[in-house]
Amino acid sequence: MKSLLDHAATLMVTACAAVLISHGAFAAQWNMPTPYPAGSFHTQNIQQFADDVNAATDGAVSITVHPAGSLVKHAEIKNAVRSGQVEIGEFLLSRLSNENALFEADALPFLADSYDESRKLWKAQRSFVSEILAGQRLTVLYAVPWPPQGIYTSNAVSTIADLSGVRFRTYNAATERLAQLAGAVPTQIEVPDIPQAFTTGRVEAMITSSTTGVNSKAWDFLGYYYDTRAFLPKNVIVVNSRAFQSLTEEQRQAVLDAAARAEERGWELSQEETSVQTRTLGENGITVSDPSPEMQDALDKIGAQMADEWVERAGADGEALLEAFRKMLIAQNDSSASE
Ligand code: PCA
Repeated sequence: MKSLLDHAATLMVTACAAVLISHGAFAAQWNMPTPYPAGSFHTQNIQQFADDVNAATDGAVSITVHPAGSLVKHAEIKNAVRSGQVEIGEFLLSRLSNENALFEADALPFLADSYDESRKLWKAQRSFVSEILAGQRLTVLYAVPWPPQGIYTSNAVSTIADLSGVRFRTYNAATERLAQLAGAVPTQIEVPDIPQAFTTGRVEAMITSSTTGVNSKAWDFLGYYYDTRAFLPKNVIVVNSRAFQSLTEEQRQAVLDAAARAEERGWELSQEETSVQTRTLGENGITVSDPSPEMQDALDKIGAQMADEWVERAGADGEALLEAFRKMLIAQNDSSASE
């Protein structure tokens, strides 16, 4: 049996080698771990990106997507790409805030809370993020935001005091700080583990998008969704720079073109999801509403405090980033005023 298998393996290797020779270049087989479920629009967008790369390179660059932390857990994805254990991957950019505060600008409540502002923030953030990650031999391909973040609770919340002592699911340092400042008790939990964490009572509230609420069937364990539209955190797709450089120039261009299309498509999908998925929450029995004025006011104060804390940590580069972002906002106001 063993020798038969060996023989089969040899045949397969020979067959692959023939394919390689006929293409005149080494075929790259890339593994791509991602943290979020296969059904999430982020993962579907990534699959489309992989298909596009495959088609544009005649199969010479083939990317296998491994969703939901199935190959590498979210917390390890960045280092797995960096070390070359995998060639390419996706992770939540703001998870890297302990390395550099600039990665976290898109997780600050109410700094950039619309798609338009988020795009401008990414324009301002991108060169910083790309440069820092390039220093770690990671090439940034593209980033796509989640829909705006809202607060899910088991019981109705009319003032911020209602969150006091509530066990609150978080996913990065910024949401942890937000929960803390709201008087809640943060616990970091990855998306695939959300349903179990709620049904076993480890947590009883969270802040996330309508998309993640729907993907997790939040109505099975939560009653209320407050549409705070606090911020739009982004997922970033990075490739190991050495793996990228080992491609031919044409193949690299094919990857960059597919990435540019994935970024455009991803932002559109995200925006489309916002209202559709919020409606889905309601249709499944979640009470959807805006936060009360008192709660909004308290959240604004938390946002202001977090922005101050961030500026202190982010230093001169943080100021430069904010300056670039504000210039874009002003430029737009000027041009709309003169229309
Ligand atoms: N979903 C991810 C990140 C932000 C979002 O909307 C999560 O809840 O972990």
